[in-house]
Amino acid sequence: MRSCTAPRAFDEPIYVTRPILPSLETYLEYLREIWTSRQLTNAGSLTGELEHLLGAYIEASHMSLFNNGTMALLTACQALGLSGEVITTPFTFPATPHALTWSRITPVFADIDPVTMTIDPVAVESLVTSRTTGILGVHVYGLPCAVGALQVIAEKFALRLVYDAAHALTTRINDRPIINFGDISMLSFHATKLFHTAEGGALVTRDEQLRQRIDLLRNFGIKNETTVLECGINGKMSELHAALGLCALSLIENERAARRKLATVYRERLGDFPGVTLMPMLPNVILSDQYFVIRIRESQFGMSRDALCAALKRFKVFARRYFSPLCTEYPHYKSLSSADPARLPVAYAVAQEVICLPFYGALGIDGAHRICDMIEYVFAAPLERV
Ligand code: T4K
Repeated sequence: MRSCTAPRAFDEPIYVTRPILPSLETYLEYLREIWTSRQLTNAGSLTGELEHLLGAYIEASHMSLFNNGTMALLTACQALGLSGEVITTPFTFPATPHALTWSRITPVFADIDPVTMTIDPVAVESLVTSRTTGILGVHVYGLPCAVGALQVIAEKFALRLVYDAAHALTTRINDRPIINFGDISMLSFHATKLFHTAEGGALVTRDEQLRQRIDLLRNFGIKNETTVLECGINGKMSELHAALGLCALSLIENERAARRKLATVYRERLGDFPGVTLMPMLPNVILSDQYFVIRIRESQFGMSRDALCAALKRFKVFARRYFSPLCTEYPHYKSLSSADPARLPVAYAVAQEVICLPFYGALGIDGAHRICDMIEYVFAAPLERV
């Protein structure tokens, strides 16, 4: 495990992720189609095709494409009539609680599970009040929330159950796609995601009527030329984005296979380091291959997560501390009683430890080995090497 010779830094910056891209010619084929039809947006044929093919690929019951994940989440709040308070996690991207706030809902933050880093059902139940209308869980890094326990709580208190599945497009639990749990799941197809449309997202639901309402809300509530049924919004995906999605869809299986090879390297090389905890492998769960996160316990590793991040930057490796700081540390949420750090001990501890390593097919196995060499090197003499 010890390495004394300084590894060579990468020539180019290595980021936490890079988007899969088709050849320009492939995308141009689609653009030609769009140029011919002049249908740029508003339910064009490519959006329809992507909705159909992607929906089938991820086995979504009903899927509606959106222009980004945040807009999709806002629409989910509206479609389900959420109001008052919604219980959610502080360990997520800002979009999660912001979607609630923009919907005039107060996010109530619950602590997370120490292993899955997803919302803790026991904490959730303890926070239900007469104002609570829903639960918004996040399958963070593609690790599934405790879907069974959360469903029981939702039914017990007649709450709506929404999942932010931005990282969990292909996560499966007991051979069922995670996106089909709860009332609605939100997906993000941002450029940083395994499958992307540059900007994009979706809502998935098992309820056909709810899907119809979502589709209406996504297009201003317009039913037809003379009838506007709902106060909707513009959440539509354009044909240019859908075209990119169709290209990306044909690349996703190769990308997943490449990422799994990287995960194997990280697991084999970093698993035995004292103070390093690998992203958990959970029974009956297939992960989404979205992120590869490790946790650094300073007392055993000999250096903090932040010091490791800084050391890696010197080798041009730009790993990321998703999701630190916690949402409860943002000025907008800090003063909420549920944001009190004393109520969120696990989330605060986890946020100090997480580091997302570069994880994308084009990094290559050699790239992953080089990053492991760098971690080994700084581990051997942490103080000198930061
Ligand atoms: N819920 C959760 C749990 C989420 O994680 C997100 C988004 C959402 C909801 C909201 O979904 P959207 O509304 O975004 O669809 C990025 C993404 O912007 C964001 O979509 C994502 N989560 C979040 C985890 O990551 P940043 O600020 O970290 O991105 P950025 O620009 O620093 O990109 C990271 C690295 O990726 C760069 O260093 C290089 C690489 N990159 C990035 C872009 C944008 C590329 O190679 N090409 C690119 O085009 O937020």
